[in-house]
Amino acid sequence: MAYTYDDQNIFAKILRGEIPNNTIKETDHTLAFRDIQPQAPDHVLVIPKGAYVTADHFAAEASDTEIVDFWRCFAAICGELGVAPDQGEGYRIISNAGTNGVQDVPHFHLHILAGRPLGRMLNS
Ligand code: DGP
Repeated sequence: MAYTYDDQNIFAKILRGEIPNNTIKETDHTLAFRDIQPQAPDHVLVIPKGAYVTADHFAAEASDTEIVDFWRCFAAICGELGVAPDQGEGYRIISNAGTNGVQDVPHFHLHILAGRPLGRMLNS
C-alpha cells in the first residue's frame, strides 16, 4: 500500500514557515531543529524537506540527492554538537514509525539524543 502524506502535520507546517522552530541547520533538502520536548540535553530532529511519512518511505522513494543530503546533514550536526564518539561521548538516533513505533508526527524524522547516558535501548 502506498503512503499518503498528511500535509497538515506539524513538521509540514514548520517547513512552510507557519510555525516557528529552533533551527540548528538547514540545507537544500534537509532541516534540523531542536525538539520542543527535549529528552536529553541535546535533542535534535532531522527531517527531509520532501513529503515522506517514515524512514522506510524516505529510503524507498527519496532521490539519491535527498538521501545523501539528509545523511551528510546528520553527520555535520553530530560534528557540530561534538557528540560523535571519535570526539565526544556518543549519541542515539531513533526514528519512530507507525502505531507500534509510536510515531506522533507523520513526517519522517530522526531524533538525535545526546548529552547524558541514555540507558539501554528499550525499557519494555
Ligand atoms: P515522534 O513520536 O517520533 O513522532 O516524535 C515527535 C517529536 O516532535 C516529539 O519528540 C515532540 C516533537 N514536536 C512536536 N511538535 C513540535 C513542534 O511544534 N516543534 C518542535 N520543535 N518539536 C515538536
